[in-house]
Amino acid sequence: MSKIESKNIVILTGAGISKESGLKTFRDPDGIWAQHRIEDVATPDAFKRNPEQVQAFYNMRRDKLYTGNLEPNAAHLALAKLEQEWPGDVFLVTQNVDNLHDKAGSKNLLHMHGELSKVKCNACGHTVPWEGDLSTEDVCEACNTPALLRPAIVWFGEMPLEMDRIMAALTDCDLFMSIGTSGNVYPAAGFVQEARMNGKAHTVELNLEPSEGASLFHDSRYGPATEVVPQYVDEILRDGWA
Ligand code: BJW
Repeated sequence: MSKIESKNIVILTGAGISKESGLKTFRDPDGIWAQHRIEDVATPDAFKRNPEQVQAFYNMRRDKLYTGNLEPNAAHLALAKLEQEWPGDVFLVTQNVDNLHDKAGSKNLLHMHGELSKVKCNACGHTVPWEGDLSTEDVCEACNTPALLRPAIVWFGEMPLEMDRIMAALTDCDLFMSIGTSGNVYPAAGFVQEARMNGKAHTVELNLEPSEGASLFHDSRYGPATEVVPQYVDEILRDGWA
């Protein structure tokens, strides 16, 4: 490809990009799912059965977001720079519920699995920013229903957000980058195949190690996100991709 053409880029990020900012991944040996069972904290049934336990899990993680001195790292910053400097569209789809891409300055950003910094009413859908702890006593400001406010997080069995917008972008992208995700969770794990089906997309995986779907990508760079992401961003801003 010639240098800096106006081509469209879609980027998918996962927990690995935030690891070097001090957040745990899910499936690494020291990850979140090594300490908590998915069926206890990350399903609609868990919330029905034991809302206090689910609230406590997300209160702990929300507290870390606001009091843990978390800052975006060189990989988050490189993606914000890519969006600013690339002449075509750069659409960043993150599975992460943290706010590090936002803090880094990415604007065309979608949190497909929701956000820790918001809560949603299970009765009317009203969603509001939320910084402190959430309890089963809290009442929705829109419909006044008690006990139904929940973290604005997409749990297993629920539909990720704005799938139509994501699928449209994959259908039209020229470069698909997957960063710091293990490729275990669908539909995100299938985005590389969606991009490839458009017949023009170059696909690249940037991760600490090969993911579940590593063989589906045209190209790959393995190493810590803070190293491989800034290097790859500089490379495509200078030379485009093969
Ligand atoms: C580094 C690094 C460093 C480390 N630098 N890299 C059977 C078959 C197929 C599908 C299903 C099935 N049964 C059920 C399903 C569907 C289900 C699913 O996929 N289940 C699988 C487990 C099989 N999916 C769903 O239910 C989703 N909804 C859905 O499918 O709706 C129906 C639908 C139909 C049609 C179209 C569309 C939709 C919802 C999924 C919700 C996921 N929610 C979670 C938790 C909530 C958020 C929270 O609490 O924080 O989201 S699960 C968890 O996994 C979280 C993450 O976003 C998600 C992905 O994890 P991620 O980011 O990949 O993290 P890890 O830990 O897995 O990987 C980290 C990677 O980083 C590793 O590779 C490391 O090596 C690397 N790394 N350090 C670079 N320094």
